[in-house]
Amino acid sequence: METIREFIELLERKGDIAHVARPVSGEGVAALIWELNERKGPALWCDNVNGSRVPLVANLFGSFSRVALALGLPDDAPPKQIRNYYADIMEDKSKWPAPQIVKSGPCKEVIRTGNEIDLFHFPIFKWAPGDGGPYITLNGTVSKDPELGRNVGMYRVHVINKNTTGIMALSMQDIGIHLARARERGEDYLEVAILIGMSPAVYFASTTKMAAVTEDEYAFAGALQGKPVQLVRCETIDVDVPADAEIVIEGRLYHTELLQEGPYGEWMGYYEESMITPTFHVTCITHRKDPLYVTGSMGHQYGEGEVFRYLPIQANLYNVLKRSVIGFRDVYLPLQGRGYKAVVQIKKRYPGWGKQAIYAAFSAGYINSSVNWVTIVDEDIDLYDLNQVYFAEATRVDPELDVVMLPVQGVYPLNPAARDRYEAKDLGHELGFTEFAWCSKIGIDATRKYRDEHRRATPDRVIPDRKTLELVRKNWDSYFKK
Ligand SMILES: Cc1cc2nc3c(=O)[nH]c(=O)nc-3n(C[C@H](O)[C@H](O)[C@H](O)COP(=O)(O)O)c2cc1C
Ligand SMILES: [Mn+2]
Repeated sequence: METIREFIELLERKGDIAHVARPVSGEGVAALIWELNERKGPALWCDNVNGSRVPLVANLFGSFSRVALALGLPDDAPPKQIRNYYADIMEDKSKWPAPQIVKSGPCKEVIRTGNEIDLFHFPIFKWAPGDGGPYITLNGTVSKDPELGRNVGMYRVHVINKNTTGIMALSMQDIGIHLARARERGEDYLEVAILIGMSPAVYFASTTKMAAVTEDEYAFAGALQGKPVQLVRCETIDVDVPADAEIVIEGRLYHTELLQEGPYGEWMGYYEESMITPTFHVTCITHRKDPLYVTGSMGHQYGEGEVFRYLPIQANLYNVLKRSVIGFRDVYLPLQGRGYKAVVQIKKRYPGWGKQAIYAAFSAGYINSSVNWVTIVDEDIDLYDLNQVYFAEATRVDPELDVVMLPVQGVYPLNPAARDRYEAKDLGHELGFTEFAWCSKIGIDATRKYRDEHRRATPDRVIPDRKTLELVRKNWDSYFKK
């Protein structure tokens, strides 16, 4: 699947995309997607949003079956299979094909500069009533650094007027690192391209935290789609973008000019306070003759903001923790935990390994920056079944002995449970405007306990005689009167 159009055609064939029959407003789109997520329904296509002539396509990655299809897997692949597939491709860098530079491509069919630049040509709108303004969502954002190379990341874009936006370039993210380094070089801005409607693989790559800032998301995307990504040079900046993208917004991101963006209704289902971000000035927009505005909404537990975010984080964590947690078996971030809760499964071989696993888990980048709560379970607990995790927490934890509290620390700023937000103006931090939140962390050792863990051992579980149970299951119907 090399283009978003091929993916949309596949969904058409599967009947997994609904076409809206009449004009709708931005609020209408937001409500329609919310209801589709409630019903675990299809993707959405709207021909007329707020009077824009550019069709809007959304919720493309808003279900596990569509995520599987977008990766070329069967639509009933279980989450663990999708995760393993993804994690393996992330690991095997020898199979990442370098992107190819081509002369031109469909994204150049229309080129708008100067007075022709108008972001509201596209159906860009305010999603939730409490949002600070219209947002471009589900975009890839490309920048580059002379030494670190290129980066593609997905960062929220608050549209201020027809040619100005904010980009949430947090210093924790790769674009923030690029911007801080531009500042150190004495440059006022970073050249940045915002992509809309790229191939599914480039979408996935732009939400994936690579193992290092130097790793090229385009090369990883090439491996995901089984074919090198084809790139064209931008018109007004020295940045390369996918030739098949629907829309490319070129411009300059100024750290010397800050704006207050947000609030914004975020993936975890809460509004997040407004943030100070650098200002992006658009220098050119290129797009297809008949572009599709691909976007997505945040906030619903079964929505794109969750389902889509989820896979790369799980794959990254799996790869990191299998190296750092001794006895590691698996890791799972239940959707219900909205990214703030992780369950890690281990094979425990001596007293204390549960605690050790807590500390090792908190050393992983994502867990350290974003997860508030880690629970450790044994192999007899299916960590994909929250009923079983709950059972382990309820029956294997003596709180005084098995709960570890880590003191408050600076974490990723979007965290509804955090006690405070902090604008890092006086931290001597490179950019001087990035925010952090302050939050403590909890680790729960819900593994079975040995006698030598200062208590009586966790009792054996009640299970009927195994052979008899198998027999009963096999001959089930024969036991009952007809
Ligand atoms: C729908 C969606 C929206 C996102 N929005 C943001 C955002 O506004 N700011 C941010 O820092 N990360 C956001 N992320 C997470 C980043 O895309 C992710 O951390 C990615 O790894 C960033 O790229 P980088 O690692 O190259 O910096 C979003 C992810 C998804 C799936
Ligand atoms: Mn990156």
